[in-house]
Amino acid sequence: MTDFTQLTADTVVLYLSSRTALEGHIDASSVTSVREVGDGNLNLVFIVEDASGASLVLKQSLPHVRTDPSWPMTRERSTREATVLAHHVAADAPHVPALYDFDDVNYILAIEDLSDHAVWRNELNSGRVHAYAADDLGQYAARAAFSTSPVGLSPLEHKLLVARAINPELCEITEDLVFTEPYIEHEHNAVLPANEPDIREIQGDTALVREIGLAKLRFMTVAQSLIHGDLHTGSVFVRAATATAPASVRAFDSEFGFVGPTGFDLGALWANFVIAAARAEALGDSDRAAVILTLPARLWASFEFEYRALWPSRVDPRVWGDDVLDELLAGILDDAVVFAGAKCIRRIIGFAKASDIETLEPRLREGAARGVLRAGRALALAHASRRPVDALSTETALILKGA
Ligand code: SR1
Ligand code: MG
Repeated sequence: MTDFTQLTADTVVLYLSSRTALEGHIDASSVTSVREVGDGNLNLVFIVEDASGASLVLKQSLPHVRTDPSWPMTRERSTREATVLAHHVAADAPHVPALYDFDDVNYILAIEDLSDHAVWRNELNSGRVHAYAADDLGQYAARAAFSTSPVGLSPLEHKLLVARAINPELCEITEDLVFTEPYIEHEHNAVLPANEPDIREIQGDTALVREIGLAKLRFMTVAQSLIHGDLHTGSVFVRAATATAPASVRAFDSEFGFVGPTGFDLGALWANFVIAAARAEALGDSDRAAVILTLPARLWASFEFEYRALWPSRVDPRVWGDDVLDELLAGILDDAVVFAGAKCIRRIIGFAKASDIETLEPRLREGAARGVLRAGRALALAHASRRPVDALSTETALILKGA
């Protein structure tokens, strides 16, 4: 019997023929190509095609970080991703890949092949903004948030979901990489020598470290809704509208998901918009940076619109009136602001950097990195200020220009 504990291009066909759940999605007897395309930090990813043109993706977790085999990591993350994806398909199928199969013995997900889409970060890096994607992702975040929180589920269902989606190991990575390591001396931290003083500025800012510490506690304790958990622009596929097909936006790679603070996903996207804008500004394209900096407000407006539209169907209107909705949304935005700040800072100082900045030549990278750090700090310190999103982005634009 073939061992599928670590798939290779040679074992994929045999694997497909062993999975009855995949009949109808791919013809294992006529596979024409198998390509390993994983380029993230963690997993093996194969795209498989058959003679009829049907295709799918197999994603398998390794027992360690792909980019650092000495760093062990639970394979149960595949199970968590399958749980999140199944719930998000139910909440908003148009904005996630279809889930065809999950093999909990070999930790393999079979999902929709979205090769006709492009990774949003790569598109942004190439100067193509796809601004419509922020609207779609606001809708996705709202639908996922509403339907997996106590406003959309019975109290019993919500608590069962909290238990089913628990993701301690991957949450710990976020707690370390996003909320802790950038603020201490740590072997994961690395910047250009010219940015060393910028790190000291961040680590020496006691008001900032306090906000980050409080945000970390919220990340660890708020069980609001089933979030994606790692919703940066590298976790989003985009496909612009053509004469024959509508635009399409899909959030993928939800292995960091758990029932946590709703604002975390919004903050992650927001930070990556700041990072993309910093790249555009560094390359001298202020107009494009300005367009990118309209995305946080578009994301939030779309989230708020969709959430308000869903509110009449809340489970328990007896004490959850419209004033509660206003406060709930304000709290989610408060969280998004500080999480955006934390996510900006981690991508510059800590492990797992952003190609938007890393692929700039050092002369430009230095200023872009400084801009992202300062913009991130301003966002984190704006937590609970209840300033409008576009005012915060105006401030971000000024910071990026001055850095
Ligand atoms: C070891 S995993 C490093 C990072 O990659 C993922 O995309 C998450 O952001 C995580 O923090
Ligand atoms: Mg990922």
